[in-house]
Amino acid sequence: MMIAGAASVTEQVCRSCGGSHIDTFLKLGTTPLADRLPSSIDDGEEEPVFPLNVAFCGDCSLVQITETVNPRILFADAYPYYSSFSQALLRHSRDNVLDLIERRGLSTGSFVIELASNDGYLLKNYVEAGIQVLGIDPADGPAAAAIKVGVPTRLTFFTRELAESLRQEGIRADVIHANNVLAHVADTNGFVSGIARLLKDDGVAVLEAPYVEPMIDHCEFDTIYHEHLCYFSVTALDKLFRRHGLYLNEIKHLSIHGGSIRLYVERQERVGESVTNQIAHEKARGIDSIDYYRDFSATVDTLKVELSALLHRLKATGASIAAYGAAAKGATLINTVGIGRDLIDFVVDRNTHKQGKYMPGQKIPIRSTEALLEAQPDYVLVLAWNFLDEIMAQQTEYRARGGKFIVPVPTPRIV
Ligand code: DWN
Ligand code: ZN
Repeated sequence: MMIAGAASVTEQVCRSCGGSHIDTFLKLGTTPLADRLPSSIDDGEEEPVFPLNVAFCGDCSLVQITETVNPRILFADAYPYYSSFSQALLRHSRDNVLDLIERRGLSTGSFVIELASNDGYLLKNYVEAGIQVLGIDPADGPAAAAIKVGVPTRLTFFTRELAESLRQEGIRADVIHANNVLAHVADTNGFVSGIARLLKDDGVAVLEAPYVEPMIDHCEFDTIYHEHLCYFSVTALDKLFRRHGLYLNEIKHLSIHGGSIRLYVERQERVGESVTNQIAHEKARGIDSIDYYRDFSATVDTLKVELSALLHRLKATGASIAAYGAAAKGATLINTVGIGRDLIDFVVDRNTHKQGKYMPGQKIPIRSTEALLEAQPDYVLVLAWNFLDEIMAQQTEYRARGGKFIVPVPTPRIV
């Protein structure tokens, strides 16, 4: 994991347990970075590409990519992802906060920290309830947006060292949130040990992460990109936390992002049935062994061929096609399937920080969502398929005029 000045390193051992039984089961070639959006079609600069290979650790069962791109390149500068552009995510986060305030009896004396607090989408709910918060995030744009809505935020990466220095300032947390960030961290063990240092003795860390089972079962291979270093099973997570004196005591299944799990992690060991049952389920399905992952590469290849054939077929009939969602996962999809400007005229996205830019690699222009009604393309490929319901609900007019959506996973279909 030595990265300092290098653009990327290829890991030789497991990022979690350090074991050397690493078995690569999917190769997606080399792809550009999913959240580095070019500002022009030809800015004279070659976009850097990095290998995207996925492996299984035979020692601790962790699924992971083997290339680690320097986090400063990935996250620090002009990171365009802002959580608050999805109403579903805002509702989901608010419900989580209200539930925790009640379950843990949080009040004005409590202290809540969020790692990767982005634009303050979650912590603002605590601020509203008069509870003290601190956000930590390395991305300057989202962090500035958080501060603007009243969420105190430190512009930095969360590390073991940062946890130590916060402790020295007298800061410890009743609740630590970390949503969709554990998989992004190059120093997985440093991050978890930092949580252990910062959590009060009776505190709880509440983390969310995409779950590996739906990723494999529903062929959500586009959620694989360089920001996502790990694809977690409960088996692998349980081992990771125990290594740092923490216990994964409870999990909840969530539908967000194509199927995620919420983890409740504490210092006291009181592992509940939700965890023991899930570990047993993973054993029964073989999720803790390489066999479960062996067919994935062939399934991904089939999806790629079918999607490409569908788009070419539609195009051959003279249909026009746009796409919805300049999502990071969209970058993987279009670059691994080879969907370029010959097939897709433009991509729409509500995120104003993405509009006017171009999709990585394929350089498809990104416009505001109004462009759908202006151009009324015959079909829209939904790159942000994880928010399909929200998007369909917004686009009733486009659909009423005859527009149709193409959903790429688990198998391409028109709706
Ligand atoms: O882990 C990560 C996840 C949680 O978020 C990151 N590494 C980056 C990001 O991944 P993504 O870009 O694939 O995430 P989303 O949230 O699935 O992206 C959806 C895109 O679609 C965003 O650019 C926002 C946009 N959107 C929209 O234009 N209209 C989303 C909704 C719900 C909408 O109604
Ligand atoms: Zn391992």
